[in-house]
Amino acid sequence: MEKTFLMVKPDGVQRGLIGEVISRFERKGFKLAAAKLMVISDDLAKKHYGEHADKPFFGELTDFITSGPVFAMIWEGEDVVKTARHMMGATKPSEADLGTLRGDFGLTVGKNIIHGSDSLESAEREINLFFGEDAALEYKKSSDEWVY
Ligand code: IDP
Repeated sequence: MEKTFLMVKPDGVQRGLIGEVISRFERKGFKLAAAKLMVISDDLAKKHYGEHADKPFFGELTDFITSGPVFAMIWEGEDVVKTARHMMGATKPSEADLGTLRGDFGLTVGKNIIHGSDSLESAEREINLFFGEDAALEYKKSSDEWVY
């Protein structure tokens, strides 16, 4: 089954939104496969956001993501990568639809609550970066047969 990497950013953790994020993905029908509260090292932040290394906001981005605990998760389900991106909303909260996490809770692009992998390739890379291989728990949920 498809997997994605999601992370409640330091602003989301400080604002008490971990439960809201988990609740939305649970209610959608996705399955939580791994989760941990952690502080990201400078090295991990630079690897994770490597594609933005030449952007003017790179320093601000890595400073912010390492500034406090994040809640890292692996979620599983049909089309979870694409659907999670829809549930997060556009990168800029001002462009994110209401009903999405960023649209409902964010105001600025820097503090936009949540990170989610943008492709299957990124999901695999980010899961390995944050959790290593084989970290996702395989288990059956009794609700699976009502979701699929
Ligand atoms: P995404 O998080 O929606 O995938 P990306 O373009 O990959 O968006 O950017 C990564 C993160 O960098 C964004 O979530 C946002 O917090 C931050 N970011 C993007 N553009 C800017 C900017 O212009 N100023 C400050 N931060 C930015």
